[in-house]
Amino acid sequence: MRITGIELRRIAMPLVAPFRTSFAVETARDVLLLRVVTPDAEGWAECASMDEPRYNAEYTDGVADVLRRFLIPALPEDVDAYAVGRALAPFTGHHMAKAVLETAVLDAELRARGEPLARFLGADRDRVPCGVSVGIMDSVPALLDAVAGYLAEGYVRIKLKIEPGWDVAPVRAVRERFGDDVLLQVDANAAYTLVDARQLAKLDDFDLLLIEQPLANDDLVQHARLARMLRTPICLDESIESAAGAAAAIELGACSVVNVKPARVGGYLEARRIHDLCRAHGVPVWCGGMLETGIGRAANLALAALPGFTLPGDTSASRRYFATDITEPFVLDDGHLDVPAGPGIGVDPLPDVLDEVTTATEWIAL
Ligand code: OSB
Ligand code: MG
Repeated sequence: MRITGIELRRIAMPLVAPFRTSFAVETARDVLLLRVVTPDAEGWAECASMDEPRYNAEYTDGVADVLRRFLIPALPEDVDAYAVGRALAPFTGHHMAKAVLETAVLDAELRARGEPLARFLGADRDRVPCGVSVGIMDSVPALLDAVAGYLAEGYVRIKLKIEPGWDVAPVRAVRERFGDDVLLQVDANAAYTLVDARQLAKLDDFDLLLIEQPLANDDLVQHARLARMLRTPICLDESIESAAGAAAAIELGACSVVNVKPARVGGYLEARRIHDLCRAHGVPVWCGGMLETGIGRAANLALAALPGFTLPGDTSASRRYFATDITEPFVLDDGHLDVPAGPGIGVDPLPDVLDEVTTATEWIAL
């Protein structure tokens, strides 16, 4: 496949409510979209990076820079998604930048041959159960209202963002109000250290599915130590940047569940390798999210339909994030979202909405 050119497009997407984590408060997403143009088809992908390098080292202006300066110029003339991976391998890091480029190429390739991403990846379902990630709130009553609303909408699993000072009390309050049957988990985004082990062990009383990324991104050994001190399973997000890293984490006992975010690991091909590895080890995986628009969500739903994704993911409906999505909105049905069935990621941006939210475009001819 020959690429004619690549469009970098920035869009401004206000969130329906501020989303507070242990590392930042997001009120809007400044999203980078890629459109890969070939003679046969166009491919779309959404970059998951945030404005600032807090979740991980990447940030959106940096992604755009590395794409135009190094990654796009390194593409071979005859390209497919695997060739993108090989061409970008000499550059270290920058997984989110690599992921958006590989995914846009993969989408163009699959659209050109009429194959849905879900089928290409090996999905065995046409709908997936969905969880929702609930930010840190100003008060426990405000949190309970938010959780009540999400449960009423049908979400099958609740994830509470936690940080020191907002952990046991909100978890206890949610359990007391909504009962022991709610699938419940927490995500610390690396806000704790091993000194907090006693406090984190208090969460063992609440029958959580897992605790996600309690400790620093680069600390597998301490996660393994913590895992031996807790009954609650440890799930890693930020720490897992590749299949090799996932293998190391499993071998060390640093986690017993993995949050797979294709962007964090460099794309859907590496995400599938992590899925395959975890499945072979009996380690459950689930699909994480980065507050994506419909473009990123569509691709994540295809991945979440693979057989090893045995826990509900953070693949929530469009309205959980945006008043108006840039694709036809993803709507929850009995706690599930449909996996797009069309070629490639199976959705297209709505041209009028896209124009409305676009803040900049840049065309790179190849
Ligand atoms: O840690 O999973 C995370 C959002 C942005 C950055 C990191 C994370 C999150 C979420 C929200 O938890 C997931 C979503 O609903 O997209
Ligand atoms: Mg997380």
